[in-house]
Amino acid sequence: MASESIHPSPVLHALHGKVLLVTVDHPPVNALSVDVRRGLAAAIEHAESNDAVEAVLIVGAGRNFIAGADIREFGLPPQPPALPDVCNRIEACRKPVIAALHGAALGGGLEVALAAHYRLAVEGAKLGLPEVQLGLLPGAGGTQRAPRLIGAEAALSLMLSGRHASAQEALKLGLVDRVGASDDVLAEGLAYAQELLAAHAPARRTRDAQGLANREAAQAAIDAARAETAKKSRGLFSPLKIVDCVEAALRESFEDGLRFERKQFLACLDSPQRAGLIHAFFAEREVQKAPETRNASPRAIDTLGVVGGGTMGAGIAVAALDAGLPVTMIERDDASLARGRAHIEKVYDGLIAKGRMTPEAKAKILARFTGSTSYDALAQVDLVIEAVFEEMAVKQAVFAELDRVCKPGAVLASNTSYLDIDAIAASISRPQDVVGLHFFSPANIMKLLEIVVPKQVAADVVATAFELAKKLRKVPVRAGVCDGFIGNRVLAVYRAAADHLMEDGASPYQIDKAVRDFGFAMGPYQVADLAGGDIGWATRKRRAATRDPKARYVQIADRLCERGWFGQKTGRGYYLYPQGARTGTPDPEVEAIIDAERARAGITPRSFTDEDIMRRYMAAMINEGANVVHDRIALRPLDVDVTFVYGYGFPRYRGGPMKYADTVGLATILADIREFAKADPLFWRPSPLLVELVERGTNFASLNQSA
Ligand code: 3H9
Repeated sequence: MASESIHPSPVLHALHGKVLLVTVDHPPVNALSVDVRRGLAAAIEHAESNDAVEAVLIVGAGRNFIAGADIREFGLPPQPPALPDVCNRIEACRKPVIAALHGAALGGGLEVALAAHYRLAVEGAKLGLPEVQLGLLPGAGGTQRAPRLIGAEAALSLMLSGRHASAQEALKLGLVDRVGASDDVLAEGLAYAQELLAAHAPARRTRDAQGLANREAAQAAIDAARAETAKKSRGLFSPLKIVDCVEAALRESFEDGLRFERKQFLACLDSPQRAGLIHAFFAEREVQKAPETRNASPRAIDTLGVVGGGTMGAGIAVAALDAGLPVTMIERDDASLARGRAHIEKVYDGLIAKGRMTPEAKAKILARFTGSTSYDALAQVDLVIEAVFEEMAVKQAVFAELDRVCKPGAVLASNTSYLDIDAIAASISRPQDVVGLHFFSPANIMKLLEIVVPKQVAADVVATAFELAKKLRKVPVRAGVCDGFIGNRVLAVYRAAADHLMEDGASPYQIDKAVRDFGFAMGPYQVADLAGGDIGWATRKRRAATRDPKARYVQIADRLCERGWFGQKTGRGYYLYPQGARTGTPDPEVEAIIDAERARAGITPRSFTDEDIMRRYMAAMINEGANVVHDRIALRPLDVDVTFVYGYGFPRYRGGPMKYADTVGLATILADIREFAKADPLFWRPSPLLVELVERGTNFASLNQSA
C-alpha cells in the first residue's frame, strides 16, 4: 500500500531458515509507540499463519532491545493495540518465541521479553522495570509475570528500585535463560533459536512458571516490601501499588491479576505524580541541549586542575578523580595542601570503612592526584576550576595567576556561587576562556552543576563545560550571570519569605515540617544548620550597605550567629545537636529569641496552617523562578525545575517549582501573590512574566520548547 511506503513499519520481519526474525527498528531507543505495537502484533499473526515459520526471534535494531513504552504517548488518547494485549498475543503464540536482548530492555521492553517463551541476553544488556521512577508500575503484565518467573522477592526488588540488572545478574535471577558467548546479539539469538528448534522446545509460557510456588516465602516477601515501602517511599503513589499487584499475582488467577494490574496502572497514569516525574525525565534531558552545545564542539579535557583544597575544592577533585581524570590541586602552602589531600582521602576512607572500596582501589585513584603550591604545575592542564574564598579580589588574583601560567586554550572556570563572573573574566587577557562551574556541596555527591555563561565566553568553552558535566555524571543547567545565578537567587527569596513567616508567628520547626511534608528532603532551617550559619551571615554583612532600607529585614538569624550558633558544626543553630547528633531537636531558647525579635519589631504573632506556609513559600519560589526566566538567566522554566530537583531537594514527583505552578494554575499563584502584597508590596511584586502568562491564559510549559 502507498501509505506503507511513506511510513514503513518500524517492525521488520524476515525468514531466516525456519526462524522469523522480527526486528524492532524505531530510533532512538525502540520505544513501543503505536506503530511498534501494531508491527509486533502483525509479526506474530504472520508467524502463526505461515507454515514455513517454526519459531520467532525478536531483536532490537541499534543500541538497544526496547527501552519501554513510548513515554511521549502518556496522557494522550490511547491507541490500540494496548501493550498488555500485544504481550498476551506474543505469549499465546503456538510457536516458540525467543527474545534476544542487548542494550536497554526496560519497562515495557522487558515485559515484551517476559511474554516471549525464551530469553537470551548479551553482555552490556540492561534489564529492568524502571516504571516506578516515572510514577508508574509495569503495566503490560510485568507485575504478574516477573514474580512468577523469578519469585516475589527478586521481582519486588527490581520493580521498587527501578534499577537495571546486568546480563549476568539476570541469568542468576532467572530473568533470562542464557547469556550469549559473544556480544553479537543477532548471531547469538539465531543460534539459540536453532538450538531450541532442534530440541523441539515447546512454547513455554511465563504465566505458568512456578516462582510463586512457595506461597509462604512469597507472602513474607510481600509483607516485608509493604512495610519497607510505607516507611521509605514517603508521599509516593505507585510503589505500594506495585506491592499490591504482586500480592494479586500470588492470590488471584493470572487473568484476574492482569485486570488488577491494569486498573492500578491506569490510576498511576492519571496521577499528578506521573506527570511530575515524566516532566523531570524529559527536563533533565532537555537541559543538556544548550544553544552552545548545538553550535560548537567541546575542547579536549584530559587533565584537570583545582585551585583550593577546602571542602568545595576537595569535593570537585573527588568528582573528577572518580570520573577517571588526573587532578592537580594548588594550595598556598604545604599545610593547606596537606589538608586538601586529607579532605580527599577522608571521602575514600569513608567508602573503605563501609566496605564499598578497597584500599588498593583508593591507592589507584590517588595515583592520579598531584598537589603543588606553585601555579606553574597547571601549565599543561586542559581545564582549571578555581574554588577559593568567595571574594572578588581573591578570585581575581587567582585568575591573574591562571592567565600567566595556563596554556593557550585552557578553560578557566570559577566555582563562585554569587560573584560577577563577567568581572572576573574582564580582569584577564583571555575572557573568552572563562566560564562559571557552580558545584553544590558535597560536590562529589550532588548532581547539579550550574554552568554560568559570562558575556565574552566562547561557545566551545560552554560546550566543554557541558562535556565535563557528562564526564562527571552531573546534571548541567545553563545559567546567566546575576547575583546567585538560578538556584541561590531564587533561594534567597523563598528563604526571606520563610523568615517573614517565622517573625510573623510560625516557628522554624513548623515551617521545616510543612516543607518536608510537601516533599522536600529538608526544611530551610535544617538546611541553614547543615550549611553553617556563618556563611550567610558574612554575605548579609557584606550586603548591609546596599540593602534597600525599606525592605523588610528579619534579624533572627543574626541574633543566633552573634551567639556563635552556626548550626550542626557548633552543636546548635535553629536546632540543638547534643553530642554531635545529626538530627536536631527544637530549642526553647531559640523560640525565646524569636519572641524577643517579634516584640522588638512590634509584631503580634499569629498562627499559620501548614497550607498557609506552603502557599507563601511556593509563591515566593515560583515568582522569583519566573523572574529568572524573564531576565534570561534561565533558558526556560524547565531549567529552573531541574535546578531545584537536583540542587535543592525539591520533590521530583512534583516535577519542579514551575511544573508545580502549572499544576496549581498560574492564576491561583498570581492571586496569592497579590493577596500577600497587600501587607508587603515591596517584597511581593508579581513577576512580569507571571502576569503576562496569566493574561494570555497560558502556562510555563508553553515556554519550554522555545529556547
Ligand atoms: C513503561 O514501559 C510502561 C509499561 O510498563 C506499561 C505500558 C502499558 N519513550 O536517555 P537518552 C528518548 S514506562 C520515549 O538521552 P541514553 C529520550 O527522551 C517506560 N522516548 O539516551 C531521548 O530523546 P531526545 C519504561 C524515550 O542512551 C532519546 O530517547 N522505560 C524513551 O542515555 C535518547 O534517550 C524507561 O523508563 C521512552 N521510553 O539512555 C526507560 N526512552 O534525543 C527510559 C528514551 O529527543 N529511558 N527516550 O532527547 C532510559 O532510561 C534511557 O533513555 C535509556 C537510554 C537507558 C533507554
